[in-house]
Amino acid sequence: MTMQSEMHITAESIVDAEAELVAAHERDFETTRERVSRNGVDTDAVVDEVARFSVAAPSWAVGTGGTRFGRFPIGGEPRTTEEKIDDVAALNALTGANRTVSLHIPWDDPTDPVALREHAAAAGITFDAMNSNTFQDNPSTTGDGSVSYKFGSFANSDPDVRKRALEHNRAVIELGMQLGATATTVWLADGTNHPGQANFRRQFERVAECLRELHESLPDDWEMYVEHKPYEPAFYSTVNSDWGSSLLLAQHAGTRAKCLVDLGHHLPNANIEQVVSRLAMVDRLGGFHFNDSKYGDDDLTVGSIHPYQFFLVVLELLDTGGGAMPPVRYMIDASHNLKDPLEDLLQATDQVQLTLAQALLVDRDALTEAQDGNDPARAAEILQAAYRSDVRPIVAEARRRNRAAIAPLATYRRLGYRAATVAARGDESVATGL
Ligand SMILES: [Mn+2]
Repeated sequence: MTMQSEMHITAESIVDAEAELVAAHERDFETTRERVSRNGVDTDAVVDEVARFSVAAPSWAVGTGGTRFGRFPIGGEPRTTEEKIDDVAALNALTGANRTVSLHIPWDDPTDPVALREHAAAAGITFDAMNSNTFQDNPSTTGDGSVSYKFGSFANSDPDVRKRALEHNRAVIELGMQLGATATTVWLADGTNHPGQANFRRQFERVAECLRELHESLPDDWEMYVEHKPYEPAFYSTVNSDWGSSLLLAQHAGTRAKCLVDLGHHLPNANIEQVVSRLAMVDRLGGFHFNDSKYGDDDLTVGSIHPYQFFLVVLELLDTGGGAMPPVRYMIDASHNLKDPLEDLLQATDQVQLTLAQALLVDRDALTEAQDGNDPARAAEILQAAYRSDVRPIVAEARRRNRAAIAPLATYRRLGYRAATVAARGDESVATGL
């Protein structure tokens, strides 16, 4: 069967494309159900929780990412924010698990937010946390060009720069309100490249004060997130460098300021699952960015380098949520210059769903018993029993119940979505972003 290239992926086109997969899937799912139920697991509850979960797609991840050395656009990339949302809608049709988009201002800067909101609503997509940008000089972030973020934004010694950075962050919130968003993420590049360049304490105090002022402008139903990162682009010191600094900043800013954990924003060998536990314990875990890291902030596909660490992180999230994913913000924060970016988002979402299903298989009562009984061998057996389980049929079933795809990547290719976007948008279109 040859399928026509389709710009709109629908539940019906997925069913048509996957007709031959259904019988084998149903057999696999029943076998899996039988296997995991032997360990007392309620398979339907696992399927329900995987089906309920959704992770935001960032608008900048539907285009190819740049590196310091070059960029290799693949053609058919979205030219406008509306087209980025069309790509997220196609992604969500296949996964059933990317129901929101996270915009980045000014890479996205809609002239008509009301029309954009309607465009998204018609595609079944709503708006997750907004992202401000005070790490680049741009007319819409620095105004008339009389200020520059070269030496920082909120940490800058010049009060005019700090004021301008606050104005940009407030404008991002106002735009978000028009779009129906209820959160904003502040990631700052502020730091230094040279020892002695700035005073650690004064920089930190300036950032803390700006964040407190920004918190005062938050609408009542909004939250704001501070995202730490140890280095890059600042290579000697970063102001919000680690979870401790991030927690101090959130606590100073106000009760609706929380910390966002990005899996790639830690020094090597950091115990990220423990960071999650600490922040959740004091009710300051606000959000999570999924990606993976080999050497630094590599923005590689989540679960592709350290899958067991990711499993342990999801276990901590489930611990926080009493056995379900807690209501914090989840986003895939990846950037790719080799894969078709939509194919990577399909794989990343699949990886999150698989890991969630594995973590849901953990016998939590038995684990608590092993922990309280000082039985590390038994605890390891319990974790491994879940982690080594093949949960692919469970995840496929969850997607199916959301009218999404049994096999998202194969079906994406079969439906010819990329060929359709190249035909519609041209083979030289390049999405905005780094
Ligand atoms: Mn991030």
